[in-house]
Amino acid sequence: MRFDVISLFPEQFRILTQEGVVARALGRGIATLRLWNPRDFTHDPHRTVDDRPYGGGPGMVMKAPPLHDAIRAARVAAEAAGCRSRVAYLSPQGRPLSQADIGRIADADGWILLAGRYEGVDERLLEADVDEEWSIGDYVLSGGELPAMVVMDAVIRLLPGALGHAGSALADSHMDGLLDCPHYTRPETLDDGRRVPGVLLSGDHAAIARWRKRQALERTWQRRPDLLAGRDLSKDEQAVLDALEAGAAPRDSAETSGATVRQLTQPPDGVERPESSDQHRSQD
Ligand code: 4FV
Repeated sequence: MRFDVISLFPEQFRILTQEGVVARALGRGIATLRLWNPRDFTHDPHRTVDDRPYGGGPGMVMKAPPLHDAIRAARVAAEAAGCRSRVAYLSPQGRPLSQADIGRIADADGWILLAGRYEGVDERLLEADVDEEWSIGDYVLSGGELPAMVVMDAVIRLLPGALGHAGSALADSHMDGLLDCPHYTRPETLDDGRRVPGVLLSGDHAAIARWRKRQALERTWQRRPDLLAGRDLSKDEQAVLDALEAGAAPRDSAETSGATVRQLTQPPDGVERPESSDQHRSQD
């Protein structure tokens, strides 16, 4: 996977090359990163990349010409490396990215990521040179660099060989459209006496898988019911949700999030329910 990034602050991307999954993947050539600074595509003594907005108003807007030339240079370099890259602009006006989107992005062989600054970019540049616009969330950052790194991290960890064991990416939350199940590790019993749910110590992998799926469903139902909308539910999933809907457990609402206690009357698969299942703090 080839990434070309257009940014006024290329040094910010150094963090990606220092440690962790992404640095290792870049080091192994599983992914490549090339940085392009629009300032290098200016021709005036002040190397001007932004200007005041037509129509007035606060802030500055990034000029189209330096960005157009930087994107063209990145496209030519990618093609020279045999990579037909599409151009994506990171902005709050973009399509909110989901794990499914990340999977689709990871299937391509290259992307040119445009990281904006200031109030944004001249619209004519977006019309002419940008194929897709992506948002990492409904909030405003000071630049597109962090969103570009977020996308690169989410994509690169899906690439074959990037993670220690491929299995873990597949087991991730959101991978199957559900939130992740709770995780536990040693010690088996904490000083305050709280124990790991018994099923996880049972060695009964089928029961463990059922328990984890049920936890993921229940959490999704409680915290992100929007993720269940439009999901074609299996018979088992429907049974779990029917039990929940039948008032077995309160849905997380603003004032309860993070401190939910759930006591399902009759856990369907006889799996022992942890006393007060997972205080969500870890997740939130
Ligand atoms: C953003 C986001 C984001 C907006 C103005 C950069 C900033 C500045 N990008 N998802 N949320 N971008 O806030 O992708 O130019």
